[in-house]
Amino acid sequence: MAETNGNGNTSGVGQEQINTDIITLTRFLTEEQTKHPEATGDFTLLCHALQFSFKSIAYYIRRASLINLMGLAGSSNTTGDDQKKLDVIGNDVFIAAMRGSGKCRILVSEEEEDTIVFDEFPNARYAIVCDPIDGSSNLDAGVSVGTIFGVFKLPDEVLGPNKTVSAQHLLHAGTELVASGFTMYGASAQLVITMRGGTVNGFTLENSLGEFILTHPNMRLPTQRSIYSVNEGNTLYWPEWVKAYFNDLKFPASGNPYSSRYIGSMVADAYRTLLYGGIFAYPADSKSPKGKLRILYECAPMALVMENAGGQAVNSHMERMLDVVPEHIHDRSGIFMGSHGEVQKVIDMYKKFSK
Ligand code: AHM
Ligand code: MG
Repeated sequence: MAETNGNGNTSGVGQEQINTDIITLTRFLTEEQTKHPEATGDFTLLCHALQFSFKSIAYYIRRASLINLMGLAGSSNTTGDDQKKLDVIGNDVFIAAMRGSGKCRILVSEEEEDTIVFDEFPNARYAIVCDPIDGSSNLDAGVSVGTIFGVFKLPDEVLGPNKTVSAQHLLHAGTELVASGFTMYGASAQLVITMRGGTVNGFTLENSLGEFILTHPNMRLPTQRSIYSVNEGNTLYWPEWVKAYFNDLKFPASGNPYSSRYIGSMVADAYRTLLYGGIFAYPADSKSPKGKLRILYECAPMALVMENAGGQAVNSHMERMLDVVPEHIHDRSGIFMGSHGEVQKVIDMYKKFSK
């Protein structure tokens, strides 16, 4: 007979230990909302729409892999003519979900040159920034890709009909983000989400239930770990201090050299860094003087996750990544992020060369 423990969990059904009191993302969001009596529920509704877009993108990625591998009917992967590219699908899914939420007034997507404004919802108080499928150049090789997102709250004065909302309302420092996170579409979909001043929580998509389950509560970055993640093919273009920094990791005066891990898909590299610690870097260099990654929807959302997990994130001038204000919506930056102690070594090397 099944036994019930004090938490209402039932164990011992058959041979399996089954936890019947799981925390889904929906439950988590509802519980978070009750902690804020002033909350209107709009943010929770927005998160439900975000959640739906992640589930849909995860589904299309799984399905596309099958279609590519098995040539399932309905696809045209021999010619590629009428098969929509996954990054286009991801973008369309994301935009439709945000519009459908009725809570998003303006959206920036890496796939869209201009902002998308939902004038049909003049009272929607949120602005969303996203890279719907980051790392999409890796898709054909079955490498994990992901969606990165950030949420800003619009000021009261732009709410209501006849008010104009534009890119200017989005060109803020990451410190203004009310929430951010990413979903990695791998063997399973992993969602990492954080709110301003809050903890970082990781959820795993359970496909049979169709629910994101809280599997990594209160994620904390190890303060140090000898792993570095960078595209070393760019060494030729790096400034001298960046070369010196990575050289120190490989040829340390004392101790063991660092391990190198680079997937080339930021969400996957960031997720590993979050779990194991270490450093992820995409420095500005002579080929990309401003850096490669985008401030608004790649660097800032990741920086909030890293900081809230106890890590650090800085740009190539050692400014706190979350303090950087983009000049335009697709502005780029160099970035160093990860374990607090590892990023500190970057800052120290930069200072040494600036003397
Ligand atoms: P994308 O937004 O065009 O996919 O580019 C971003 C990706 C990141 O996921 C990854 O960290 C980086 O580009 C890899 O760049 P590189 O191939 O130069 O190493
Ligand atoms: Mg990207």
